[in-house]
Amino acid sequence: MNLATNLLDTASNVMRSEAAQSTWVELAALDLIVVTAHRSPDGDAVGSVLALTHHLKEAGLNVEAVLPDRFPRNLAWLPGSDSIHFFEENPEATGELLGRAELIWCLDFNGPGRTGSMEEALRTSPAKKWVVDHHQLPEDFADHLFSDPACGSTCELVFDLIASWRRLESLSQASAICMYTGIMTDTGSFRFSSVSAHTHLVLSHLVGLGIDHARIHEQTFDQRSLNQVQLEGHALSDKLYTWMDFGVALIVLDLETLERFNYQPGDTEGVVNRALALEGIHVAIFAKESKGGLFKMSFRSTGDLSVRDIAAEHFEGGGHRNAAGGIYHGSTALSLVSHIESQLLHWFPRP
Ligand SMILES: [Mn+2]
Repeated sequence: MNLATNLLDTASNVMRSEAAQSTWVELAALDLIVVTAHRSPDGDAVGSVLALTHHLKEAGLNVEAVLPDRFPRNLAWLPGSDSIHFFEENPEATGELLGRAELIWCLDFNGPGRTGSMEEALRTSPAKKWVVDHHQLPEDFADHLFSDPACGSTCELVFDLIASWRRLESLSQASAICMYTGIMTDTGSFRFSSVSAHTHLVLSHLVGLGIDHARIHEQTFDQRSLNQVQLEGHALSDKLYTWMDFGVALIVLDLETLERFNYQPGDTEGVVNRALALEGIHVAIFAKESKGGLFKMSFRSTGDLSVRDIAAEHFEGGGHRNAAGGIYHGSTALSLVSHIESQLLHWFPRP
């Protein structure tokens, strides 16, 4: 059995298209290619940007990796992360790069608005935009749109793209490490329902290249600061509200609490999943005050209950069925607790 062919047989349909395959030959003629992702980049965003950047650079192309803003500390070990340009830290030079690019790969986001203050520079750049993404309802802003909301991560789609180019033999360890990390973080370490037999074939191929997968888990998840662990402990013991009749849990952290534990970006990553892991809880909500009176929210659910709809209709947000985000305007953490409590009957069917 030819493994490379078999991998492509089970790949996402969007990457088995003529359009995906033919992007490879177009790349050779370009003088400058930029690869970018969404604001507040997570493991899948950073992983996919670096994986594709590595692969194209190794093929001799002129490529720059750009992100709207910085990634969490636990991703700093990723190979190539020190070569990323951050738009918010240097808008002029990075904006110039976006303006000069002939092609911008837009990874892991479904609309220019997801790039924050970089949106204008992205929209006005004359570059072609090619999107690889797995979020619902992509906006119509791309010259090529490779979108598959059924796929668990953008990194898996980038792997499929490289497979469609028939270039898996050239996949480097650096690129493989970045892809493995993105698949791992976007699938809750390979446990979400979006994980497929194909996902495991992809992982098998990556591990087969000799990458140290145990070390990837360790570097990503087991390098937490004391403040971070203690903030999580405090959140679970003092800031957790549950409504067991409805299967709903809520954690709210205000600015004062965050400051007390010297909060750094990424420190509360995964706290929402601790609430979801409670027996009898099917919806977990995490809210963190980001500036006075503005709370950023994360929603998680299990099964058929869609938190995307709740986030979209009531919290100016959106996302996936079982994982969504939004915002809440309110003067105190307790006002959000009361708000959720008053809406339980309307939003959540009793399990
Ligand atoms: Mn993603």
